[in-house]
Amino acid sequence: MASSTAVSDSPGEDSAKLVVILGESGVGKTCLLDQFVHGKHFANYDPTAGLPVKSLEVDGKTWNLRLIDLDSTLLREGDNQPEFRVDFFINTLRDADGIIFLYDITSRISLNELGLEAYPIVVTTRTRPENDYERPIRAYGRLLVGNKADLANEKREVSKEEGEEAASMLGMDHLELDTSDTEAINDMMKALVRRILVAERKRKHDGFE
Ligand SMILES: Nc1nc2c(ncn2[C@@H]2O[C@H](COP(=O)(O)OP(=O)(O)O)[C@@H](O)[C@H]2O)c(=O)[nH]1
Ligand SMILES: [Mg+2]
Repeated sequence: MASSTAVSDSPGEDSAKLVVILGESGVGKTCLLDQFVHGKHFANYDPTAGLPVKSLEVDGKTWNLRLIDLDSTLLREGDNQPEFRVDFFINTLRDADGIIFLYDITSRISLNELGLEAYPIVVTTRTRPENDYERPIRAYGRLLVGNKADLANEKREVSKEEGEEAASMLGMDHLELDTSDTEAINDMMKALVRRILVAERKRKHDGFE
C-alpha cells in the first residue's frame, strides 16, 4: 500500500485492500457492489476516502475491502460528462490491489471492450514509465467475471467457453454469477483476495509482478 493516494491505512494496515469493479455501463457493477457491501451484515463507510468498506474473512484472516466501481464506457464518452475525472480514474486503477473485470454474458460488446480497451489501460497505468525507477510497480490480483448468469437460457451472447478463453488470454481466472447471489459474490471476492496474495508474494519473491 506504500504509494497509495486513494487509500489511507489506519487500523489493520496490511489488511486493507482497494478493490475496483471495472466494466462497461450496464453490466451490473453497482448492483454487484451494493449486494456485496449491503447484502450482508457488516458494511460501513471509510470517512477518509468515502468508499464503502466491507470485512471479509478468507482462510482465517479478516480483510477490509474498500470498494469502488469504475465505468469503462466513460473512458470513451467521458468528454461529454463534466463530472468525469480521468485522473481519478487512472490513479484508482493504478492504486488498486484487486480488479474485477466485469462483463455481461448477454452482451458480447461488454466483453470485447474489456479486452480491447479496459485491460490495456490497466496494463499501461501499472507499467513503470521508461526511466522512472522511483515509481514502484505494485502487484495486483484480477478476475474476469461474467454477470447476469440468470439470463443464460434466454439471452446469452457469450458462451462460458468464450469467457474462459478470454480470461486465459488475459491471464485471469474466470467465473459467472448473477448479482442476486450473495454467496457467489462472496466466493468471488474470496477468490480475488487469494489472487491478490499470490500476486503480492510473487512480486516480493521476484522483485517484479
Ligand atoms: N438479470 C440481471 N440483471 C442484472 C444483474 N445485475 C444487474 N442487473 C441489471 O442491469 C442493469 C444495470 O445494473 P447496474 O448495476 O446499474 O450496472 P452498472 O452500470 O455497471 O453499474 C440494472 O437494470 C440491473 O437491475 C443480474 O445479475 N441479472
Ligand atoms: Mg453503476
